[in-house]
Amino acid sequence: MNSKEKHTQLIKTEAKRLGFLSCGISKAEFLEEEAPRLEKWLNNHMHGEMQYMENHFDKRLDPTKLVEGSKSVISLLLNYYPSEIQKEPFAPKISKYAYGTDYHFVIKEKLKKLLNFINDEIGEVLGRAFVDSAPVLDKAWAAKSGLGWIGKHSNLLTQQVGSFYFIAELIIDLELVYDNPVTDHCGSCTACLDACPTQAIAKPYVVDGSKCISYFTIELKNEIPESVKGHFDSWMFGCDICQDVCPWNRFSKPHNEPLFNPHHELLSMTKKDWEEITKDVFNKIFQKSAVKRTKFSGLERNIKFLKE
Ligand code: B12
Ligand code: SF4
Ligand code: SF4
Repeated sequence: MNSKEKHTQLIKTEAKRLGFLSCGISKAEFLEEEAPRLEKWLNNHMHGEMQYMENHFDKRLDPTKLVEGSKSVISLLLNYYPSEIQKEPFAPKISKYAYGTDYHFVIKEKLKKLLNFINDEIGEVLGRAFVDSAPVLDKAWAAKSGLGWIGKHSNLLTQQVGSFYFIAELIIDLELVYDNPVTDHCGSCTACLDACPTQAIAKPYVVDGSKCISYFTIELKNEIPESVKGHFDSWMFGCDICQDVCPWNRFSKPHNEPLFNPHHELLSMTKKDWEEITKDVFNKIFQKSAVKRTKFSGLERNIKFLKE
């Protein structure tokens, strides 16, 4: 085994030990195939009011422009599939990814540990850790590194565990052994396209972000347009529909990250509880949660939108 192979194996073994579902590695280089797709997506205004998607076009497509001297993109998946979901059938719904502690905090800690491990066990490397926090095309890198394929709903998925996981990266200046992409297993299935209540999946593999319930309930700062009233199927924060109907998610397995467990009251709150939620209860239930992104006023707006 040469040193590149040894380093690669050490990193992948440590990633598993830290609780990541899987780890795949690609050469840090310009994402040629993605460039015209991202450009078209932006030109078609599929980012809606997510201004940040317009920034750093070149860096988003080329990690060597983001982290100078970088050689490798190490992609990591972290499972968030819960063992239990909201119990009340009429309660407004929260996406499973936001049940527990904000994933940015949880993953950043693990990435720091992995970077320290590399520095201690392999040698000093220059690198940065990313989790949804910078202009990086997370899904494209994970797919390139063989961690799954990008499905027709535009999320990364695998035959073994479906798609309920986060994607993060370490971009470092160490050469490693690179992985190959896996094949697409969507076949003739159209379950996600058929189920999307706002027709946000414009065509297979392309999601119009500006029409997605996740965008309306989390990203949109203004009022939610009347035109989508009655189409949210009770989702008040994010939306899991296209993933819930995906046949590969029958193979999702519960996570084992205690920090992702919800506050004990969250799963049993009734429709009435949500409609009467106060700022104090919000702060208690969502103490360190990603739901804080929409703030109390945002969640209130979403609940009101479902009610009217
Ligand atoms: C902006 C954003 C959103 C926007 C826009 C969604 C989108 N599809 O882009 C909104 C707010 C709607 C959103 C919603 C959600 N998001 Co989001 N989001 C992002 C973010 C910040 C950037 C994504 C991006 O670059 N979009 C730009 C467009 C151009 O990229 P794209 O959709 O991936 O488009 C690609 C494909 O269309 C493909 N393509 C185009 N044509 C063709 C043709 C063929 C044949 C093929 C194969 C591919 C292909 O090429 C494009 C470029 O790579 C990432 C984090 C990150 N930094 O990457 C998280 C991220 C994608 N989101 C994530 C999650 C979990 C969600 C939600 C599930 C949350 C929820 N439950 O509410 C939903 C899912 C909605 C959906 N079906 O996509 C995870 C996905 C994990 C996974 N398993 O894939 C990410 C990676 C965050 C993370 N780090 O974990 N999100
Ligand atoms: S998350 Fe919901 S609204 Fe967005 S594309 Fe999937 S099914 Fe459609
Ligand atoms: S629901 Fe079907 S088409 Fe959509 S991502 Fe899953 S397998 Fe692919």
